[in-house]
Amino acid sequence: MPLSHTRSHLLQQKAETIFPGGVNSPVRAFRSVGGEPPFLTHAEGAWLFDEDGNRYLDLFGSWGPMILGHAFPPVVDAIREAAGRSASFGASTASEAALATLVQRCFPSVEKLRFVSSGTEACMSAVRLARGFTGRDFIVKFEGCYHGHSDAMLVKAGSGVATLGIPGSAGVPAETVMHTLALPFNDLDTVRAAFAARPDQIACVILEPVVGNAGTIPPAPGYLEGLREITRKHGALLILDEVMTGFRVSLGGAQQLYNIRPDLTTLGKIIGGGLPCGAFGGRADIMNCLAPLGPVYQAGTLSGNPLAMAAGIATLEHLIANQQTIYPGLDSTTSQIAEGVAKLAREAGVTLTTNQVGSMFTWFFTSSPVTDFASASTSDTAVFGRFHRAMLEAGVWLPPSQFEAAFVSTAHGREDVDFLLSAARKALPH
Ligand code: KE4
Repeated sequence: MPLSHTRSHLLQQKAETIFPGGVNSPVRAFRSVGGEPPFLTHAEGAWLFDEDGNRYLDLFGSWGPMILGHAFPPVVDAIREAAGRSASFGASTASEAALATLVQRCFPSVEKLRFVSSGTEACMSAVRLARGFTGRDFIVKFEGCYHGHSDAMLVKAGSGVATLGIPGSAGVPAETVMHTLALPFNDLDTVRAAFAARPDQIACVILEPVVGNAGTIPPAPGYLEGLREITRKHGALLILDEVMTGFRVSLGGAQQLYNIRPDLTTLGKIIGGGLPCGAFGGRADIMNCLAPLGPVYQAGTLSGNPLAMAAGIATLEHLIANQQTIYPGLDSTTSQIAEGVAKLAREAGVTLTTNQVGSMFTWFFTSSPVTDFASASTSDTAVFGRFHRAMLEAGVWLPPSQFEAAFVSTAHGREDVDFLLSAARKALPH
């Protein structure tokens, strides 16, 4: 019996008269998987509930923040308590240093930091800071990595070689991205070539240390160490964008997992426990270049917002106090899901490549190993779209794009894994 989506359909029709595509962020529109997105009324633990009374097992976790599941009581209580003391002051509070101290316990490389309201702001600010600190203009990013939607980051990468930025979005003047070099991920030779071609001109290398925005792609052995060595040799800053991987792939993110010390780190998603919050931080000598101490300007009305601080504190306190059980548990549950469906696919004669790091993973509908955006792009996105729709109708909400990571939370249990596997048996193409 197909699910009813009557109310969601009417709400989508109304939304499309107000919001471009009916959404406030493009990927929510289901354009790459087809169909209309259900409208949610609430969520609890690992489950989402829509306007038509349907429920779905959540495998995208608000794109990463909801690692403790939805409506986690300590987080809800913290937000309620903070809200009663006003939602915003635009002035300093003790809660900012309280959350920052928890962040520094997890990320020792973050000697100083500043809060912002999104991952986009964190990455935009970190890149400006790197340029201001080094006095250099060029930046290196990698194809398939997403660092938010600030102009310099919206670059369509070249075909596997260093390429000067070609705007990946209308409205981005070529001059804005002429200093952005987009290189293939997991390829150190192209990075060495870029530095050889532009000695003393590259301010920073920014990357997702585990790519999530091309689907999940882990760093090749030695890759991160190679980037650290090259940037140090050339006086460029290494920026790890841990907006997605921070507190996710381990409590201390990818830099803990792979033992890499970057110059700057950007954070978001989990840091705010589901409320708008991001941060950037790292070496104090670099951070001290920020206004009001130094010449690099950066600001934000709601930076360090007391409700976001309260939600972040409740989230990180729980993760820190229970880290010995939480992260092995997340890894195990995620492996049961990722490998369980991969096994069913093999039995159904469906080719899948599965990449997993901790509690983020992606099923790529390709037979190739997926080590960069080019190989990820060999995936059959039409088959993924049909799989996504079939899983949704079976009560499992996957991220609506082949090029996104799926996320598991501490609220996902054995019975949820069994539910998902039975849904996959029905949804996999036969
Ligand atoms: P936000 O501005 O969306 O908070 O963060 C930008 C960002 C920066 N760095 C990384 C590694 C990110 O993953 C993101 C945001 N991720 C996307 C999807 N993976 C958010 C979802 C959306 O755009 O609606």
